[in-house]
Amino acid sequence: MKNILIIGSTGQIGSELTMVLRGEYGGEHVVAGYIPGAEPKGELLESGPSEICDVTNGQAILQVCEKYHIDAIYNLAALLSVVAESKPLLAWKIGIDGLLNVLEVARTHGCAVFTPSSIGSFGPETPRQLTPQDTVQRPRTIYGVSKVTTELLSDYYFHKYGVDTRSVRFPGLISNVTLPGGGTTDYAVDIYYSAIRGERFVCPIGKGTYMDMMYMPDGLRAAIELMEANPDRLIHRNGFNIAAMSFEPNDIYEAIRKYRPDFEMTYEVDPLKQAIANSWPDRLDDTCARQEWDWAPRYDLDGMTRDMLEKLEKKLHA
Ligand code: AKB
Repeated sequence: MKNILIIGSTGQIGSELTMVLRGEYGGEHVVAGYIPGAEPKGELLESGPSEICDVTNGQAILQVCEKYHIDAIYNLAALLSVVAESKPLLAWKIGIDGLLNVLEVARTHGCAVFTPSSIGSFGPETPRQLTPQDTVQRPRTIYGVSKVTTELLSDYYFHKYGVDTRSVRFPGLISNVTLPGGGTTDYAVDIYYSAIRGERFVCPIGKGTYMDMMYMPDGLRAAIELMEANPDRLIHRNGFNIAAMSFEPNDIYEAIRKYRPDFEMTYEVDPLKQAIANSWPDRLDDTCARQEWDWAPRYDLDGMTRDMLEKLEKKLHA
């Protein structure tokens, strides 16, 4: 990767990934693509070039790639699982029509492409414990359907045209920088904000519901390490299971209470979020990622909790 375009650079992953890549590759080599209404601000705006780059407009993507001699695209435009259920056509337009635009530009312009998949690409028939890399993928959400399609289309462009496509199946990503918005796993971010604000947290996911989660620094490292990995070692491409921790609401509550003993949580289960969570695995097996590109997480629940509380304390009480 020499010149990189991030589509969706102001979103939950993009806002942090752009800054990490600029640190590694130089600010002028990483273009922050955004849509009107979601302009980059502050450090993101000042540390490198930015361009309007709507994933639904293939011509705009091509123009940015030509102007900056782009050779790698991180395609991060997507609606998260809960919001996608209320706008399935838009979810498809952004996730799949948008991906096709990116893949076509990549094919004609010679770019590598990273497009995130998710634990949401699995469904109720998938083995829940230590979910294998290659297994049943019959999701019941439009988010999951579009993620499976993402994986298949990306593989197709690799096998048919040699486009260097790669992806990971992200767990719920937990970050203290940009809020997610519209995901099933968002509760695991919101709970830290409540703890720092001294509020009681009302959990929308039921006790005993396990899901894979990951601290954002590990998620960013995964996206970069996979794109930098030696292609000769890759047996899989789209998308790799990656895992760091699996917990249920009471586990994260207790992890926070270790440092905030007065913190309180009650449950008010959201039926849509719960139904989606129930259809996802409890814990993925990430052996293939470990073997093919040396993936290894650095944060467990306690390490993430200490860091989240420290960073949010500074951010919210500054
Ligand atoms: C969501 O909850 O929709 C996402 C995901 C796990 O893909 N965070």
